[in-house]
Amino acid sequence: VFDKKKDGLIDREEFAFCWNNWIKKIVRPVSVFLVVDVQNDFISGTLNISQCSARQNGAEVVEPINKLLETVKFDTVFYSLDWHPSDHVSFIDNLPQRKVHSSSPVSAEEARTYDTVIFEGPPLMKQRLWPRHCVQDSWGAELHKDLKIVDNSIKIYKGTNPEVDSYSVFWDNKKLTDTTLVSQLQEKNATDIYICGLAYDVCVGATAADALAIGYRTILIDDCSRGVDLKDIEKTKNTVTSNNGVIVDSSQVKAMV
Ligand code: VGL
Ligand code: ZN
Repeated sequence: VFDKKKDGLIDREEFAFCWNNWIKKIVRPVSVFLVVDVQNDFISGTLNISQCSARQNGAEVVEPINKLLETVKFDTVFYSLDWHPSDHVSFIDNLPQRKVHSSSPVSAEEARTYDTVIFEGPPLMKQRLWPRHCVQDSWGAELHKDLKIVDNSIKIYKGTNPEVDSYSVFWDNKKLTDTTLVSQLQEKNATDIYICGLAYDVCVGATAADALAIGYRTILIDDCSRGVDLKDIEKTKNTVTSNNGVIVDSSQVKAMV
């Protein structure tokens, strides 16, 4: 692209490529704030992360997230919601409705909450089992009452297919279906995605990994996220930084946008 022509300039086509793929990203950044799953069930309901091994308090993300919403001029704000039908595959109490494969690390009889089973295919499917949570239209699926909802923000619902779980806000765990986030980010020419919320090592991590894979400049806001397991939180951070993502404290965000 940078080879010099006779006159020392790049041609029209080459310039268009540079502009679209590189220069525009720098001179016209479009920033998006994605608040992941700050819902009652993860904070004080059935999948209360304070009862998980990391013993973190999900409610603590609300205040720093609100402060960012009040002080930083993001181009668009998205709120994702885990939004499961009652017969969802991830609920441990729905286990009897499905067939666990013989290669599963635990049988249907032995399986307990937080275990991973393999469901019969085709194709075989690995699935971590969770307590019933974020059932569509229930109190547990509502966003925390103190979370600020800004004007013109967009809600993204995921995990709505009873047979497939969805940790990433981009698409389900089998990559069968995109959420509307994918097309809305394209439409807005988003370049930078600031991600935080619950749970750090599950949906926040999966979403950040996908954002990086697509090629977005991805910023994970550490103090606005809480998780399930300390080792998995460390793994999430390593995945983000090793893929050129950035992990920041919320106090650093205002200067970046
Ligand atoms: C989540 C477990 C199950 C999350 C969703 O939002 O991180 N975790 N479903
Ligand atoms: Zn879920």
